[in-house]
Amino acid sequence: WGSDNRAIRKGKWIGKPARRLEDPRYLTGAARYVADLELPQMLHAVYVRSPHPHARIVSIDKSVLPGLGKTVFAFTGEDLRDVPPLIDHVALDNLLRTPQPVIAIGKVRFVGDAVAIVLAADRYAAEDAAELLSSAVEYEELPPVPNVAASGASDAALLFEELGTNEIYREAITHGEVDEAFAKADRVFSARFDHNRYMAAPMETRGVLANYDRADQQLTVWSSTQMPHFLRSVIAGQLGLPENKVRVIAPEVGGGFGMKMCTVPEEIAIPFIATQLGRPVKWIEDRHEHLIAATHAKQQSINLEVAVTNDGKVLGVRGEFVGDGGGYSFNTESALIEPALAAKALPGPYRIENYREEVGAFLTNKSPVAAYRGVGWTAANTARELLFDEAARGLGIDPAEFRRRNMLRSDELPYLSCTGQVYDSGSYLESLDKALEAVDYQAFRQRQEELRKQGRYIGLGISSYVEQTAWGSESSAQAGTPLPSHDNATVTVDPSGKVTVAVSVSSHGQGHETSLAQIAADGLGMDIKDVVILHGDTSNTPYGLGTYASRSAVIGGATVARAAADVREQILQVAGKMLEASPEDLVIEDGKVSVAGTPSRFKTLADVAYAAHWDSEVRNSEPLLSATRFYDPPANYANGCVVALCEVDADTGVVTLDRIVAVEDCGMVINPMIVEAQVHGAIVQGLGGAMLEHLIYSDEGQPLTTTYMDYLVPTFSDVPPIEVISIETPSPFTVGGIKGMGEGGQIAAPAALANAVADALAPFGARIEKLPITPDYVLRLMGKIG
Ligand code: MCN
Ligand code: SMO
Repeated sequence: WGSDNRAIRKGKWIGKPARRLEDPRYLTGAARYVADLELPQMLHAVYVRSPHPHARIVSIDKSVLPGLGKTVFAFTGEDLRDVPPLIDHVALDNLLRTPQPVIAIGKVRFVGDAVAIVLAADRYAAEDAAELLSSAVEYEELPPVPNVAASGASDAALLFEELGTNEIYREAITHGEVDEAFAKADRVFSARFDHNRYMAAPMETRGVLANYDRADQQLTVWSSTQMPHFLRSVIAGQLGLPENKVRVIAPEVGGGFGMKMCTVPEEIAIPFIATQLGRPVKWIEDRHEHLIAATHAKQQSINLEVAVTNDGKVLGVRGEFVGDGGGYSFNTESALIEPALAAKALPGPYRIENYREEVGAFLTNKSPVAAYRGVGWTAANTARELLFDEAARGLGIDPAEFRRRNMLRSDELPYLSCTGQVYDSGSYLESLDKALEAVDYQAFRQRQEELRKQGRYIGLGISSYVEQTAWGSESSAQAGTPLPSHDNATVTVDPSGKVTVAVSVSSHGQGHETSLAQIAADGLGMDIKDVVILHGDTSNTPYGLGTYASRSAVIGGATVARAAADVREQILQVAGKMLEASPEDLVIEDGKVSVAGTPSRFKTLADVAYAAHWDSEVRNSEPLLSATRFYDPPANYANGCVVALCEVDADTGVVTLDRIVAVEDCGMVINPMIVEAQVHGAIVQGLGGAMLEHLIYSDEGQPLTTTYMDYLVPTFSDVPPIEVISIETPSPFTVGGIKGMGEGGQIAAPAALANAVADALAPFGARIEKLPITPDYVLRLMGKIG
C-alpha cells in the first residue's frame, strides 16, 4: 500500500451493481426511526410557535396550563437563558452575526419561530396544552420584512436592532480583467434570475429524543441528523457537558438532503429539557411545522451579464448574488450558503477568466435558509445555463455549439478556475456530446421545426455542470467557506473472520452499508455479506464530520480502503506463519488466504482470524486484526450533462416532460446501481424545484404553503423516463480515483428543464427569469395572459 497511497484494491465487488444490503429492512418496515423509539417515563414535546412574522414577546402566561409542573411542563426562552444562542461561525470577517436563542427570547422573527415547548405524557395532552399556551402568549406586532426589497428599504424594520441593518453581508471580488473584457466585447447579454424558495421536505420530518441517565451522568440524543459526531460536539459545547458524556445516535434517517446537516435549535432545546426534567423527552415534528419551521432553501436573486464576441467566445462575466436568508443567518452555515457558494460555482465547466462576483445577504421574516442538495450550485448553474442559451440565441449560434466553444477540454485539466477551484479531471465536452447523441440532437431540431409549423412547441434544454464533491479541508476552502474536514474508519476482523467497519460518515439513504462494504470486501478478499458497516452512533464509530456535500464515497471509501489495507497486512503476517510462506507470496480471495500459484495451500480467513486472536505461536505482537485510518482528500470535481425534452401546450401552458438524459462522470464508480438511483433522485428533486415546489409568503410575511395541498412535491406521475449514461474519468488526486456525485442531478436538472421550456417558447421571445415554471407563468411568457 505504502508506495502508492492512491491505489485501491479492486476485486469482485467494486464496480458491481450489488443489491443494497439495507433494503430488506426498509422494504419490510423493520427500519426504526426516531419516532419509533419509546423509553420508560418518556415525555412528548410540542412546540408553541409564533403566528406572527415579526413581533415582540410581551408575556407568556404559563399559569393557564392545568397540572403545570406535575403532569404538564412548559419551557420558554427565558427558562433556557443559560443555553448560549446558536451562531454561525463561518470564517468570514465582515459577516454580521445573528445569535439565535434555541427558544426565542424577547422577539420572534418568522412565523414558526419557537416560543415555548410544552411537555406531557402523551402527544395528545401535549398538543392540547400547547394550544392553550399559544393563546396565552401576548405579542406586540412589528412591521414585517417579507422580502429582500423590503429588507433593504431605508425605513425597514430591523430584525436585529443592534446591527443597525438587515443586510448582513456585502462583498465584491474581481478575478482577471473584467472591465477590459466588457469593453472589448461585441455583445453583452444580461439576465435576472430569481431562484424560488423551496425545501428538502424529506419523507421523515425532523425528530429528537433525549435521555439523561443520572446513573452514569450520560446524555444520549437520538436525532434525525446527517452529522452525529459534529452534533455531539455542538450539544456538549452548548450544554457545558464533557463530550465523552454525550452520545449522539442517528437511527434510521428518512432522508436529510442537507436539511439535517447543520445543528437545529430543537437539537439543543430538547436535550437541555431532558437534563432539567430527568426524564426522556421526544419531539417529532409534524408536516405543517416542518413546512414553516424547518430550514428553507435555494432562494436567491442573481443578476448576470456575459460579454461575448460575435463568434460566441465568452470574454467575461459579471454577477451579483443576493440571498434572502430568513430570520436568522443560520448557525453552522449562515445566510451566505446560497449566494456565496453560487458566486464561486458560477464558472462551471467553462473557460471564464475574467469575472466579477458580488455577494449580498439580507435578513427577512421567513424561516432561515440552509443547505439543500446542490446548495448554491443549483442556482448558479440555472442562471448561467439560461443566460448562455439566451446569448447563443442572440448570436444565432446553436446552444450546444456555444457551449463547446467555451468548455474546458480534458487536456486542459487540472485547471485552476478564476475562483480558485482546481478542477482535477473530467469529461466536459464528452459528456455534452454523449447526452446529445443519446437524444439524436439533429433529428430533434428538424422535428421541432416541423412541429412549430403545426403550432406545436417542443423544446430541448441542455445543462452542463461540474459538481464540487467530497468536502475535505481543501474543497471547503475552494468553495470560499474554509472548514477543516476529515473522517475516519475502523476496520476490524473478529475472531470468527467476519468484518465490522465503523465509519464516521453517516448514511441516510445513500446506501453506504453496501457501497462501503464493497470497498472493504475487495480490500480483504471476501464477500460483502460478511461485512457489517456501523454508522450513525458516536459511541461505536470514530470521529468525523458525517455525510453531506457528496463526500462519503471519496472520503468514507478511502478511510475504509486504507484501514482494510492495514488489516490485510496484519492478516498476511499471521497467515504467512501458518502457511510457512512469505506474506508477499500470499493472495486473499473468496475468504481464503492461499499461496500464489498453489491454491491448495490455503487457510480460511476464519482460521487466520482465530489464530490471530488465540494462537500465541503465530499471532502478531498485537493480538487484534484492526486498524483505524483517516482521510482528508484534495479537492475534486465530478461533471456531467443533463438534457431534457419537453412539449408545451400552447393553450393551457402545461409543460409535459418527455425525456431526460443524464451523463454522469464521478470517476471510478463503486456501485453503478446506487449511482444511477442517486442521479434519478437528484433529478426528481430538481424537477420539483423547477416545475412545482414553491414556498410562498404573503406580503405580510405569512406562509401560504403550509400543507402538501399547497406545496407540491413531484409524484411518480410527474417524472418522465430518465436515462443515465456513465463516463468514468478517474480523479488523479483521490484514493481510487473516486469522485462524489450525490448532488449533480439537482445541480443540473432545473437548468435543463428551464432551457427546454425556453427553447420551446423561443418563437415567443420568452425568457425564463424565475422558477417554478407553472402553467400560468408559461402563459404569461407566451403573452397569453398579463
Ligand atoms: N457512489 C459510488 N461511486 C462513486 C460515487 C458515489 O458508488 N464514484 C455511491 C456512494 O458509495 C454512495 C452514493 O453513491 O452510496 C452517494 O455517494 P456520494 O456522492 O459520496 O454522496 P454521500 O454519500 O456523501 O451523500 C451525500 C449526498 C448529499 S450531499 C445529499 S444532499 C443527498 C444525497 O447524497 N441526500 C440524500 N443523496 C441522498 N439520498 C438519499 N436517499 N437521502 C438523502 O438525504
Ligand atoms: S446539501 Mo448535501 O447534505 O450537502
